[in-house]
Amino acid sequence: MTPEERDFFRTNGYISLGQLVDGDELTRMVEVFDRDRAETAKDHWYRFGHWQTVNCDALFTSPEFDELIRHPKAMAYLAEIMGDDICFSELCARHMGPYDGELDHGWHRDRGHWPEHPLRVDYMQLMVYLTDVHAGTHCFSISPESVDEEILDNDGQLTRGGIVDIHGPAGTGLLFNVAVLHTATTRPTQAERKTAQVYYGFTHRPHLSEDSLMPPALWRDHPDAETRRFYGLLNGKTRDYMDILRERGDLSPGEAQVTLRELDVKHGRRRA
Ligand SMILES: O=C(O)CCC(=O)C(=O)O
Ligand SMILES: [Fe+2]
Repeated sequence: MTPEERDFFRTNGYISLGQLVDGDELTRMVEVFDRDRAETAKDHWYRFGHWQTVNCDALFTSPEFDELIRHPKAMAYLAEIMGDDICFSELCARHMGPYDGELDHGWHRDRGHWPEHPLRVDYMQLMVYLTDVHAGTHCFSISPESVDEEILDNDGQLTRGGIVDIHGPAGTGLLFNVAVLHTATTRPTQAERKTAQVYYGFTHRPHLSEDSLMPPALWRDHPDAETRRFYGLLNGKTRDYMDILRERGDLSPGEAQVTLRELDVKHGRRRA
């Protein structure tokens, strides 16, 4: 991270990583995304928000997503923003299809700021576009906010900070403080938007959410201690899942997906 980039992050709450993945790596990640959605995990996708379907267990259903989660360039920037106590919190693969309704914004902050952190960061998100995103497609939008500025309500923030629509070719990566006001922008379009959205937190802070199972292959069985640590801040969903494994023994992929669906219902994430 250059001093200019650090300064940009301080004064805007986000930083573009440019073309984070390209070439064969991009082709492979799009294939993984498509296979997950259309074949291996299709029952695992559910409606979310205004116009999305999501699979928040995509790391479990398609372990290849680990490559994006721990992409070396993203991890290098995250290490400068968050230090070495960073851990995995959540991964959702998200899809937005063609749409002919009204332009839609749902401005929100995912979580509050952590005022004791020098950059007011508690949780970060890495957004990776897996399709081209431009003025004619759905996009991610953010209202820039400086760490030196007072935190305002939505209207006040939008008036002060305005709106930046993030555009870029497939493979574009973006990091943002999830406490900064943002939204998916849904617009009339024939184009699909595909994204992988990864959340990171601090190992010594509470876990973020009950959305993603932390696969035991990564935090329990992995040979590398740093990998086990990075994936080791378990959420309630993972603890519940481990209790079920203890009772029932190993689950087939189909049984595992049924079980994860039941846990999403239990945690209020989706309906039965
Ligand atoms: O999908 C998007 O563009 C934004 C989604 C969002 O608000 C989030 O991931 O927290
Ligand atoms: Fe959000």
